[in-house]
Amino acid sequence: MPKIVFTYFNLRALGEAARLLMTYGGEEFEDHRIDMEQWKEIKAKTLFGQVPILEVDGKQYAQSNAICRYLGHKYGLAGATLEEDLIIDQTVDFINDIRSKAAIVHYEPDEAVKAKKHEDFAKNHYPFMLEKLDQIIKENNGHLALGKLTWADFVFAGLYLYLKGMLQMPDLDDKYPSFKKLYDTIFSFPKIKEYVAKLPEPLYNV
Ligand SMILES: N[C@@H](CCC(=O)N[C@@H](CS)C(=O)NCC(=O)O)C(=O)O
Repeated sequence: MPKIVFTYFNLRALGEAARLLMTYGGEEFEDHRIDMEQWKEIKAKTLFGQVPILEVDGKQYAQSNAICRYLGHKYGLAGATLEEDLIIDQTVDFINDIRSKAAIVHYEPDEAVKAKKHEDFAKNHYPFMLEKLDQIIKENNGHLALGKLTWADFVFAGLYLYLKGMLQMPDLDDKYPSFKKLYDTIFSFPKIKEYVAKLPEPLYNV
């Protein structure tokens, strides 16, 4: 059996989907959660100076969505054709577009600029993007692609709480019940419930 080590911060953000996928897939992996001090020591040794990092028998792999795509194929959560894979990929890229948009606001250091950007995005960008996402989930039986469970659903569920915080929308569950339902679908799998029950505290959710 290969030795698998997954390195990320003790957060539910970009690294969470891979942890959820490996848990769902019954993979034995070391869930290596690092703090900022440890990160300073290892950053230069990582492929792109970023986490998450997946190590399989000592070889490093990076980029959260590439890792999730790999795990999706490994656990039978990918498409059956190139075109089906393209549909999954396009949806994951769209989720990433929403995350990137919200991150522009979330990580803006100037409070006045941040408020202005939030006002603009909340009026001119988020509604269109979130309605599209809602429509996609409704058209796919409560999933993001192919009308069934795929690795894209794990990407969304892993990011959901982080996204909700970055969008500054505490009422997101009520506005788009399809989102919360998909999140609950993933977090209702017995292995994932067991994993969540054992998570170390504090766990940053925003
Ligand atoms: N495109 C990369 C982005 C990774 C990324 O932004 N990682 C952040 C944490 S979420 C990081 O490593 N930050 C620490 C640093 O850049 O020094 C991915 O999806 O894996």
